Amino acid sequence: MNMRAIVFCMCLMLFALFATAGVPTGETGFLLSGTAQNSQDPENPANDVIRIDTTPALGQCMAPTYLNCPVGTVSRRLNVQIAALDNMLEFKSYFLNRSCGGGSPRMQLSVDLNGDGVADGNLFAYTFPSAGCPPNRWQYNDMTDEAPRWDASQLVASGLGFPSLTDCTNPVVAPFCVGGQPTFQNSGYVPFAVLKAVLTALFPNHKICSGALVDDSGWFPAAAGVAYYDIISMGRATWEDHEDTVGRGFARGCGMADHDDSEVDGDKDHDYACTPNDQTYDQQQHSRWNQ
Ligand SMILES: [Ca+2]
Ligand SMILES: [Ca+2]
Ligand SMILES: [Ca+2]
Ligand SMILES: [Ca+2]
Repeated sequence: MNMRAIVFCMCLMLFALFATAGVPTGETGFLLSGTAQNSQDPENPANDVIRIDTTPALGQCMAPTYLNCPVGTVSRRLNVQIAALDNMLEFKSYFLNRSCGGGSPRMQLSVDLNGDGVADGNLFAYTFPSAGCPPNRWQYNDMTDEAPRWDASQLVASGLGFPSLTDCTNPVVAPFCVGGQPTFQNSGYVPFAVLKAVLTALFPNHKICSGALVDDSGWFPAAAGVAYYDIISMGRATWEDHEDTVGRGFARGCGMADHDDSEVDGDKDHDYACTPNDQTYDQQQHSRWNQ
């Protein structure tokens, strides 16, 4: 090999090195499951969006795409600690001749509390206030703002020492209380800042395995039907056009293989696993929404 060829090769290697280094870490794409699919903004066909229909078509919920299941999710692997998600969990929603409710839509984080590579439960963030959503207009949802929208009940129930977030006698929760009372409570739901403080202080080895936007409350009449979603930020990636959809299935993270699109029997919170949490979740949603 002559000198010019060697220099050329070295340039190529350097280029490859810098090209690789230019891809930000943690930027994995988004997976769609159930009835979630690439679509267009109903008001502007130039805008790519995701469409979810929570109304099942009988007998059509089947392989290979499960496109008529009465649930849709948009998920990606995260593998970060909670503090790395501050200001990075948000989405826009548009409800076509329908509203919201019944726990949908929500952002759902799969959490490994003790860092053993096994998820211990989900955190749920709901749109707020929960008095329904206006139809046929885009609205923006910031899940790490000051509103009490986060439900940590599955982590409390995990038996791994996650405290009640409305217990003002707990020294980690106390800074968020005034006069011994929580200032933030909404049916036991709390703002993101409380979760961030508790997870960071009490579970230094925790991991947020994956995140998902879930719309699955077709059983609640006001939330049944078609919704559109766009500008979905989960950590260091944002879904804004069809290129951000990298496949079908459900992202798991924490070293677990992504799940495919197939339904899991008894999976009520739609994290593609059936655990004792599912029955509890289902009962709580139905009693909260009185259906
Ligand atoms: Ca674990
Ligand atoms: Ca993007
Ligand atoms: Ca878009
Ligand atoms: Ca489940």
